[in-house]
Amino acid sequence: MGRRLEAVAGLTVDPSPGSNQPVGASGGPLLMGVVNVTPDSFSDGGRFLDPDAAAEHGARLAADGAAILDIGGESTRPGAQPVTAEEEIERAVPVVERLAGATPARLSIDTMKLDVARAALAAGAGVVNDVSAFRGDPEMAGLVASSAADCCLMHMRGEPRTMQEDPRYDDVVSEVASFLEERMRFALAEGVPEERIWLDPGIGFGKTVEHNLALLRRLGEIVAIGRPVVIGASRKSFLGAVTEREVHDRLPGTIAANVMALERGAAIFRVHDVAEVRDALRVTAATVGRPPWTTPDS
Ligand code: PMM
Repeated sequence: MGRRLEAVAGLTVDPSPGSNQPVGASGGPLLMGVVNVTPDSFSDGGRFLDPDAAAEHGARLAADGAAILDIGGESTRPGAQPVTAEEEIERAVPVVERLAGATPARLSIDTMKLDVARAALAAGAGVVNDVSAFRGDPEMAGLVASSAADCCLMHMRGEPRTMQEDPRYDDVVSEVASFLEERMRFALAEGVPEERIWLDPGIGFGKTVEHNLALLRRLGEIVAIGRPVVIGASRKSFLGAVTEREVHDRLPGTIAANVMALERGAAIFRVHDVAEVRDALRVTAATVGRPPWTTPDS
């Protein structure tokens, strides 16, 4: 019998009418709604700095169909300046506290810092989304291993402050795949069980427009590693470059990218516009047939 991603993601399938789980009796795409509690994120910076407003926003995204809410207190936009762990905790943890138990969605903490992850897990988060893939703080792997949390390991070239300065690869897709395999081996060696690891090619993190398009085109090579793949294309600048649209007019481009990612086997879709992307992915999933988000060891 197949092991579906809902089980991997610790989600229960609730096919009852009116359920806001983004899954039907036959499963479905998992949406990860973005809750940025920052003054400077590229598309929603400053909108949800107040913890009540951020929590309200998260609850709305969950009602729209987000199975996971990704709460972040530090912007990773190109050129962003780092913030201290104390500041990040002050921003993100009150939002985790407000949402814990108040929504059926799982809570994910988007951080590269051990102390932030520890505080968020204690406050009720169940996923550590580390865009440095345990390089920012190698002890993060041990924290994840000793908790019941899942983790997302993402590819990034360099660090947010400098990552967009002339990124070069011989073959971006195979280099990203090798990086993710190496990071996964590290996580396993540190005791993180394989079934708790998700992988993400890191759209927009140290990549040109062409690099991002190649990663989407050949996403199957990342999916072939054998772990659930997260895709975060929402409103990103490569979509602006292709469509010549400003950040708030990139929803059609966002939908196209996520639909293609689902067809190529992505499992988790990190987006700002949950309701709209949910509908597009539901139609795609209903058409594609056998759920491509079924894990390969099914
Ligand atoms: N993108 C951003 C932040 N965190 N995490 C993962 N796993 N994947 C991403 O693509 C990703 C991320 C930056 O986008 P935002 O400023 O809209 O949050």
